Amino acid sequence: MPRVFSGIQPTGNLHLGNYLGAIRNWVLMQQGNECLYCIVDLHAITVRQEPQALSASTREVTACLIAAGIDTRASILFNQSQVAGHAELAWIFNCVARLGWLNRMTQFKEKAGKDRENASVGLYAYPNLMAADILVYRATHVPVGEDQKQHLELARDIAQSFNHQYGVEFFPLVEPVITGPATRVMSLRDGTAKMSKSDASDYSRINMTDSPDAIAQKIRKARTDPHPLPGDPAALAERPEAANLVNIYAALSNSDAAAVLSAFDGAPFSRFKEKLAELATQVIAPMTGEMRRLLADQGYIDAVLRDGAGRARSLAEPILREVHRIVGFVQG
Ligand code: AQP
Repeated sequence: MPRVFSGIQPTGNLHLGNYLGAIRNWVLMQQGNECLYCIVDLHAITVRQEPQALSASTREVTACLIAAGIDTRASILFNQSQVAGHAELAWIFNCVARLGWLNRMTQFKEKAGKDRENASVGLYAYPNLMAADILVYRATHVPVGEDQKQHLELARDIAQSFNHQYGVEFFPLVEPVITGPATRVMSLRDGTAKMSKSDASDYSRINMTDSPDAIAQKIRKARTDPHPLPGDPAALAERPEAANLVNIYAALSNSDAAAVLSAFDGAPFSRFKEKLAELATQVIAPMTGEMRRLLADQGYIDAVLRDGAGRARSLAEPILREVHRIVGFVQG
């Protein structure tokens, strides 16, 4: 069975982009694959996190994933810091990856911004840890949103370089799985920026914990243009905000932009937004309810993570032993 790995940061404000771009595909990929889903808390601390908020967010993401349909018996759900092998392999990859490769990573440039000298070393080396997350299990398929494509290309370069340097065929070349009409959900305030947890404006995103009223209000206030909806997706090329809302509708209704536009050809945004808010609430509200129920039992959430981490460790240990042998570390 193909082995799938993917991760999500417990950095608060889990949003519709995370759900449509990643989580929903994680649920679907449970059919016919061996899946590991990881809450990447080591990645989260590459920027400053309040300890209590980090713990709360880790449990909240866990609850959201279970509520979305991750089956914790079939799949392995755990938080990264409980499996030390991720950090260990990341160190080895720090010694494989070249500075020049990391210098090209656009996410570092975006996140470090102008204050590059003050960014943490961890933020810079983030893609090496991400490569280790996947390869410590020799996973081959990684469902992600568009924004992670460059990091996965780096994971392939690292695997190839390790194999070449040590003359082995040990690490597989990972395949990104980027599917669906919403691989890059954009901000509700700016159709050219991606919907993001760290956007200062809460109106830029629909959070997985938003109430139906909040969802409706955010969609009503979402930026659009003065024209009615066209009948053909090609006419959305220069209308990023309209295209974003249509793609969100398509993803939430399991259809595509062409089908959505044929149903709303000529409709004003007021009508379309009303329908979109109903649809978004229909999909999100049951998950939010289930998340709340799960979060009331912290012991259960922690037990799920402990069990997942134990199973993840048993998969990683023999692979790490082999890595030690390949690299030449003496194993007493
Ligand atoms: N807007 C998005 N559209 C589609 N997919 C998205 N993902 C994130 N944003 C969108 C996908 O969600 C998964 C988990 O992402 P993450 O939490 O690990 O990291 P991120 O990409 O840094 O998320 P954010 O929301 O953009 O956080 P900040 O604001 O901290 O940068 C990934 O598969 C990602 O592709």
